[in-house]
Amino acid sequence: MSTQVYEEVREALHEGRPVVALESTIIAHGLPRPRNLAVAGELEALVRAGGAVPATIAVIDGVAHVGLDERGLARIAEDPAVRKLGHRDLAPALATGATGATTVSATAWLADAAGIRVFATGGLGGVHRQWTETQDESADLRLLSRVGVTVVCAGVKSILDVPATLQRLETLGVTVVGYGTEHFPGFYLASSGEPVDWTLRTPEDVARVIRAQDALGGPRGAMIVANPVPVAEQLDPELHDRILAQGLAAAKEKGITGQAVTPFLLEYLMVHTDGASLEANLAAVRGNVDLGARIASAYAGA
Ligand code: PSU
Ligand code: MN
Repeated sequence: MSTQVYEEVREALHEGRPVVALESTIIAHGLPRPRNLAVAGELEALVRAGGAVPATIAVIDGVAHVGLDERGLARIAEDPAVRKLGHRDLAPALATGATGATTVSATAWLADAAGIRVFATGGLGGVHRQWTETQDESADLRLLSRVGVTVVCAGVKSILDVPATLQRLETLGVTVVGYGTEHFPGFYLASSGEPVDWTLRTPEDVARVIRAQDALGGPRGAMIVANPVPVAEQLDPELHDRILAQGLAAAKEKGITGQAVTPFLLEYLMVHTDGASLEANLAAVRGNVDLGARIASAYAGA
């Protein structure tokens, strides 16, 4: 079999103990080296501090790993040849022996197949601005309509068209709840300004919804738990809007398309905010990973 579930993760799942899946694209393509490796370790430690077992997911030399050891984490963080794999890329990557970091779509797919119910990340992919011209929409959205995973995130990346993304999630039947907020978060910003229909306030509340999904049966689909970055740690909204507008113009001018768009814009923001966007991004991810561990623990404690 070309999927390998790390022993500690396998035992935890077998015994019904909490496990939190973590993606690797944010490590390989979303954060600068060498900070990315430190963050990978820090996120795993946060999951443990929250009482759960971390399972960072990636493909290494044609094997899908659910849970990585230190060598695996270092490979993903340090090897410049690591590809970016959406779920449609998994089969070719396995068959050709490729090495790649998994996006939200590929991570959620592999987590679901391994029986992991909670996944924490930064911000989801979604419908890009200028969608009517480029048709650029992340595969994250559709995949989330097909897996029974709870995804803790700070909304969708603010480089996207947020209202259009929320509309698509509604069409796809993906449950969206705000965590402690009536507004959908804005990734680097605590709020995108868009309302959410449901607000939950504790990990136990979220666990109850997962159990209700279990009891309902029927078509599977993810639940997005949208957890805002604390206001004190958000990016200055005025700076965000100004630099993002510049970044979008630069991407267009340089003809950046496809998989390269998201990493380009994240890096553009980082460079042109003197690292402030990186700090907000990390604050959001840390908060999500911590909450993911507490949700997984609450659900396992049923
Ligand atoms: N969130 C971050 N940094 C990232 C990403 C999300 O804080 O790098 C990644 C995720 O892996 C997500 C991907 O699935 O960006 C979306 O890329 P695209 O828009 O090309 O589908
Ligand atoms: Mn895309």
